[in-house]
Amino acid sequence: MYKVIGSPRSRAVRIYWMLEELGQPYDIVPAAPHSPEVLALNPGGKIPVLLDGDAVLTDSVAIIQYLADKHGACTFAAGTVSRAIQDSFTQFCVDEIEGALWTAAKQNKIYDNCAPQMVEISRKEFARALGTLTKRLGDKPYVMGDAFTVPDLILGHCGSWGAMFKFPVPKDGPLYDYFRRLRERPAYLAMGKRISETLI
Ligand SMILES: N[C@@H](CCC(=O)N[C@@H](CS)C(=O)NCC(=O)O)C(=O)O
Repeated sequence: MYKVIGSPRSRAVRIYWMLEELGQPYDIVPAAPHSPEVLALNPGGKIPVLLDGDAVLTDSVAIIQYLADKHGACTFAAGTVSRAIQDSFTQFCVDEIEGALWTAAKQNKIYDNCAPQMVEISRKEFARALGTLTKRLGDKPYVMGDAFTVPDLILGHCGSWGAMFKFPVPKDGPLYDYFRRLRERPAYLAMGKRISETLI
């Protein structure tokens, strides 16, 4: 049984979502960053951490790609052109979209940063990246076409994160439909149910 260490108010939700997509059972340990149980596993104190037997895995993108590869779903095979294109979407999301969100998220006392102009710059970068995503997505249901893959999951998480930050997430049009399609996936809904049970 997989064990996901990390509170639902974090990138740990990406791991829950992927495990729901794969139909794999998992336990959640809703630990906070830098808690003793996290520091014992990840010297940087960051969440999420995945325990797979004796293996301790960190970094959400590496974890979900590992799970997709291991279970042979939500991904194209390594060493194929399709996988290179899929990975470029993953990289694009992490650099351009998550990067903007994470810069804004760190403008607070916990991180000893307080630069409101950085939040504004991040908001603009986020909007610019969504413009690029709109072009790259075109009229496809998912970024790689008909198949839901790893970058869609990361993009779906970042879309919800952006909405929570009141960043400019579209309210209609193809990108709105895309984010809604992701939120309506049975695995996403199952994840939401699991989170509400965890938070009780
Ligand atoms: N690249 C890592 C980033 C993980 C990360 O920064 N997680 C946040 C919570 S979402 C955290 O643990 N923050 C504590 C810190 O930055 O020290 C991943 O994708 O898992």
